[in-house]
Amino acid sequence: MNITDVRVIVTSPGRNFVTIKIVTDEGITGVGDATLNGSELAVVAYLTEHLRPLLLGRDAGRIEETWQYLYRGAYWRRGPVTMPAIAAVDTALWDIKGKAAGMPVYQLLGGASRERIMVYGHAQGTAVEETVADVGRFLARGYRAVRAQVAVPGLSGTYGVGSDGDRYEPASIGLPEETVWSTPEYLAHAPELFAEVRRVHGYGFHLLHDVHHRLSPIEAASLGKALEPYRMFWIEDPTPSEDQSAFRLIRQHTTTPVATGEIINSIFDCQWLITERLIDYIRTSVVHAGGITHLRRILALAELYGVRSGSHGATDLSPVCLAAAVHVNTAVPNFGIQEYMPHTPETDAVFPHSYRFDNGHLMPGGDPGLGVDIDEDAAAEHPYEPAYLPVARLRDGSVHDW
Ligand code: CS2
Ligand code: MG
Repeated sequence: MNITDVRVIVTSPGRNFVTIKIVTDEGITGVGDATLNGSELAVVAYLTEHLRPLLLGRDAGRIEETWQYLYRGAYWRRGPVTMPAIAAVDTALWDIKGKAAGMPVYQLLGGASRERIMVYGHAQGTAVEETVADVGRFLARGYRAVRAQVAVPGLSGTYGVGSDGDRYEPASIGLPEETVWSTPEYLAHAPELFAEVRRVHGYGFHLLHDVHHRLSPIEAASLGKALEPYRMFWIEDPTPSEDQSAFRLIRQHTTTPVATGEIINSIFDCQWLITERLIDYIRTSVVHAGGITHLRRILALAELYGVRSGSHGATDLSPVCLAAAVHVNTAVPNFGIQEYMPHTPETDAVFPHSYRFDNGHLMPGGDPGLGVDIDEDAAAEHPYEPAYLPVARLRDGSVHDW
C-alpha cells in the first residue's frame, strides 16, 4: 500500500488547527494532528515543502522506518516545529494500518490494558470561591480529577483563567497579548486556593495545579512544601522543562508529585527527568513528541523508572491528537491520567470522532484505526487567522516565562 497524496489542511473552527490526511493507492486514508499553537504555519511549510515530497510513493505500512527516515534523515533533529510534522505523519500511518487491519490502533499497540481512561478537567475562577464552586461542578459531572487555577489579585491575565466562562483559549488573534506576572504575589495567594478546595470538597478526588513554567527551583520547592497538606495529585511545570537539573532541587525539598513535559518533543529532552526519577508524570503528547511511535518509546522508558503518563490535552491539541492519545493511554501499562478540555461543538463538527466521555473517563470506541477524521468541507468553512500565545512580563517590564 503506497502513499499517493499528503494533504495539509489548515482550519480554524474557533481556533487554528493543522491536520494532515495521507491518501494511499488502496483508498485507505489516515489523519494526523500537526498543530503548534501560535506558530502553525511553520509546521505547514515544513510538511508541505520538505516532508510531502519525501512521502509520495512510500510504503504506508513502514511506520517505524518512515519515522527513522524523517527524524534521522533530516540531519537537524528534535524541535517544536519538525517534531509535530513527523508526529502527524506517524499518527496518520498508524491510523491507516489500523484501518487496513480492521482494528482500533490500541489493538495494534498490544491490546487494552484498561477499560477506560481517567481524565482531569479544568476548574478556574477569578477568585478562590469561584474556582472552588467550579471544582464542585466538575465533581458533579463525575470527574475524579480536577485541575484548579485562580486569578492572582492585581495581576492581569493569570494563566489558566479564561475570560469567557468555562472556556480557556490562551491564543488570541493578532499580536501577542502581554500579561503581568509576580511570583511573590502568586506564592502568597496559591496555597489559599487549595486549602479552601480541600476544606469544601474534601480529599476524595485528585487535585492538580499547573504552575506553567513560572518559578525558580527554590520557589517551586517552597510551593511544593506549602501544598503538601493538600495532597496534590501533581504540580505541573513548576519550572521550565528544558532545565532538567532544576527538578533535582525541587525533589530534595518536597514530596508533592511533579509533572512536566508538554513542551518536550523528544526522549532526549526528558531522559534525565525520568531516569533520575525527578518527576512522577511525563506530559509529552502525540502531537508535540513525534507521534505514537516516539511517545511509546518515552513511556516505555518511563515505565522502567515508575514514571506514569499524564499527557497534555488542551484544546489546541486537536481531536485527532486526543483520539490518538486515548489509544496510547488504553494500551500502555504505566498510564497515569489524561488532560481533557472538551473541544467546542464547532471543532467537533470538523473532526468527527468515536471516543466518548463518560463519568470522568474517556473510552476509545471500536472503530478501526484512530476513530477520528477531518471533514474537509466543514474545515474549508473556517479560514486560518494568525494568532499568538501571550507573553508574560514582570512588573519591571522584563520578559518572564508565560
Ligand atoms: C496548559 C496549556 O493545558 C495545559 O496544561 O499548559 O493550556 C498550554 O498553555 C497550551 O496548550 C499552550 O498552547
Ligand atoms: Mg500545562
